[in-house]
Amino acid sequence: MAAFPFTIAATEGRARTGVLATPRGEIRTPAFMPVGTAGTVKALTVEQVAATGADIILGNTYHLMLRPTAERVARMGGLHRFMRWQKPILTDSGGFQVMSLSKISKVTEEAVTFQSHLDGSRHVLTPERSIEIQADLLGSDIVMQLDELTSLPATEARTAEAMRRSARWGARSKAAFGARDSQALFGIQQGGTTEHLRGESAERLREIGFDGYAIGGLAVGEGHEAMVEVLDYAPEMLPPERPRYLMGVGKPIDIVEAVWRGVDMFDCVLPTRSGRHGQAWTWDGPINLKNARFAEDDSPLDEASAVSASRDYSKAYLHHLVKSDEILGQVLLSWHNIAFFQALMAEMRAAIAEGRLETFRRSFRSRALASSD
Ligand code: PRF
Repeated sequence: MAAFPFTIAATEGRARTGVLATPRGEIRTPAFMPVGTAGTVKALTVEQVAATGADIILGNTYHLMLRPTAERVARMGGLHRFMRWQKPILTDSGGFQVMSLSKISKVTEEAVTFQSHLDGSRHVLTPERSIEIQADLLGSDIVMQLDELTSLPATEARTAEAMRRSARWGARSKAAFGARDSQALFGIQQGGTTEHLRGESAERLREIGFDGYAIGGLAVGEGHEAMVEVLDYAPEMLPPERPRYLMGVGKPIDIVEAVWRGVDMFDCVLPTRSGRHGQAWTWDGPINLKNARFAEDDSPLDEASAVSASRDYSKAYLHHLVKSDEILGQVLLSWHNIAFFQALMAEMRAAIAEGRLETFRRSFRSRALASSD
């Protein structure tokens, strides 16, 4: 019996909408998880994040184990209490962040060893230690297995090796996690852009048996077209009755294409990171508030939005804040962007329920691609 009932309420083609029920609340799918790497969704209070309609946020093993340390978070009552977010939290396992952030890393069958990007100190992460940090110390609701991935392009032999090691680490993660009913463990499919490796990976993960299945190793530089090609087959290789999570994706257009192909969950730093750099996501694509054409534009970013950042502030004012490097500009644009991503997911959930996702996707693409920024 898998933890966390997953109920699919409606489908359209391969797309699904439903609810993943956790003890800390329901996650409406397709879902977008704002990234709260270091125990904060950057620039936002948890009240602001909640007001966007987010059902779940993401935290990172890599950052929290280095600072303030997982043990300290545990002594402070766990990550939910520490950061005052009482809804579900999914934590990433650390492998991907080690690869992308740490100074030096070395991967063996036993563990990944790396030097902190903060102070150069040496750390070891095994599949078992990653589970302990996420499940026992941080108290995460959805725990990710430790995986290994290759940056693209990689040879097929290297991609296969990392995929098989990830599967072995998946089995070790499952053994360390054991059986729990108030926390879930997700496996991670690897295999790059090679179909038979994705198939072998899915097969190995199914044999182990997870509460949910992630698609890893994409959005690592292969480009939108190559990623969509993989999404034409990868989600369907994973058990249909469990949630599918595409890690680290992406732009709204990537998310729409992935939902169309059967993906249920997403996370990405894009809305917060681009918000801190003056970019706002809209139904007409991204715009940059630094642009002089907004200097005297009295209209809000989205008058229909549930949050004041999008609804009540003029583009002219946001332009001024961004140009003046005011902190409030970063806050409001991060808040707006997270609200926009949540509105996009809500729109897709409604569209699937009403059988009009294909129409939505077509008009979304033509509007987003016609934009000028
Ligand atoms: N594995 C893990 N975390 C991730 C990824 C992955 O492949 C990606 C790839 N886009 C983002 N975050 N563990």
